[in-house]
Amino acid sequence: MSQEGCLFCRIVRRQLPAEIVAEADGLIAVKDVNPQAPTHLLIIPTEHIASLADLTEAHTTLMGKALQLGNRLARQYHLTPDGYRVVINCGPQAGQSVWHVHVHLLGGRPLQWPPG
Ligand code: DGP
Repeated sequence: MSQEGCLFCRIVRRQLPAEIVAEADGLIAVKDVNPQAPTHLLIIPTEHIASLADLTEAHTTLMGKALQLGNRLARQYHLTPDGYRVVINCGPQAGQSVWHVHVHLLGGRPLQWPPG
């Protein structure tokens, strides 16, 4: 189910422009509009789920597929073998700004740890 005013639901419905790089299994992957690394993609379930904390048992396969899609895109974008990072920000203190769960895939430069 999609939510009317949600930014990522609107991208899923093609009501907002986005560079879509993959679409499969209830997921789309788009280029982040404000990239923090040479490759910065967002893997977004087409179903509206507000945050990581709202996932249920029913989303286990979906989120597993999100990670598999991340791996596939990492290969496609030549992020292996150097490495890459997947991140899900959950809640305001973690910096979540779009309330529709999404996986960041970042790579193409050395990434610092711990993140800020
Ligand atoms: P987060 O802070 O974890 O909720 O990440 C939200 C990301 O979404 C952030 O990296 C910027 C990105 N973003 C925000 N608005 C848009 C948009 O309209 N299009 C795309 N492609 N990305 C967006």
